[in-house]
Amino acid sequence: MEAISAENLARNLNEYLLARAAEVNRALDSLVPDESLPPQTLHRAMRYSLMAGGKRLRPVLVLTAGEALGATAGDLMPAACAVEMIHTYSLIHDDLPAMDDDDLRRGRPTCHKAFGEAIAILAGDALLTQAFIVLSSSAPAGDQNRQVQVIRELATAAGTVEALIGGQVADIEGENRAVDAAALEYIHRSKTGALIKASVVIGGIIAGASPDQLSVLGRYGEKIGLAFQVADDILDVTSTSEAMGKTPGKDLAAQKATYPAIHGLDASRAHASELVESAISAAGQLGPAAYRLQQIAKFIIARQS
Ligand code: GRG
Repeated sequence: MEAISAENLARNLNEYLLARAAEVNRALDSLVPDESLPPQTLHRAMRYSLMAGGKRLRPVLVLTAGEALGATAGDLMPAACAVEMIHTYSLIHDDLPAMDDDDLRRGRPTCHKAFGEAIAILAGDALLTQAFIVLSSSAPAGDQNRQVQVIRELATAAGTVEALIGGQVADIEGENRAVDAAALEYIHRSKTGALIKASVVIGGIIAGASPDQLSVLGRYGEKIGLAFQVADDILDVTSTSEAMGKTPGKDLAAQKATYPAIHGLDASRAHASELVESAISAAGQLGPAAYRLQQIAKFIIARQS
């Protein structure tokens, strides 16, 4: 059999990610209110940030994890879109002057730069709310028990305890202070890791995964979630705004604790690789159908944006 080169594998994954992102974009378009509906400005702002591109990594993880365990894209898509809505809300709020104060996101002016602060705050609130409207509107595979589990999983990941909002608070409170390695890992696992892990686990819940399978998915999700943020810290030092579509060097300027700042670039790269290897080995326990999850784990640290 002809060996598949690393280059072909990368091209193959790239095509997969682009195709899945396009599916997600079509579904998102149908799941947020149209701009012609009042309040038009708010709906325009929601769509401006949501439809601005982005890798769609989290929704693709919902789809890929769920399909690896036998769920259909149709059953997975509403939850995949709900995760992306919450992710986008967090980006809009993170960019506000009261938080990270950024001008550029997904290659265009941030929501508050385009629509003003009040509308940006409300667009974020509205995307968070819309996520739960979507999740509560249909039960995946007609199973209300799974539906409630998905809602709980996503709400918990977006919440305060070792989750999105809690991690953001710790991040803000850590600015200009000495943050040690353990505190930094807590911030990364909460602010970034929780939603990525939840994306993977939600795919499993919708597929009706067994408790063992869910714990394997959770381990995979935890490892790639942390690796994703370590890679983001590295890109903040090494990338350009053209490549990233946001302002690099911000962490350094804000004197934020990051992996490179605490551990150095080489050790950070090595740690990210170890995390990805553990994720690949965890996904291996799910059998050959999990090969896309393994490829995505590699992409997490190979990406340039
Ligand atoms: C405001 C509650 C609240 C939380 C904000 C997401 C977040 C927490 C802050 C954004 C700042 C940041 C760098 C967070 C780390 C997570 C991260 C790298 C987000 C960007 O995710 P990507 O790269 O973005 O997946 P795209 O645009 O591709 O979706």
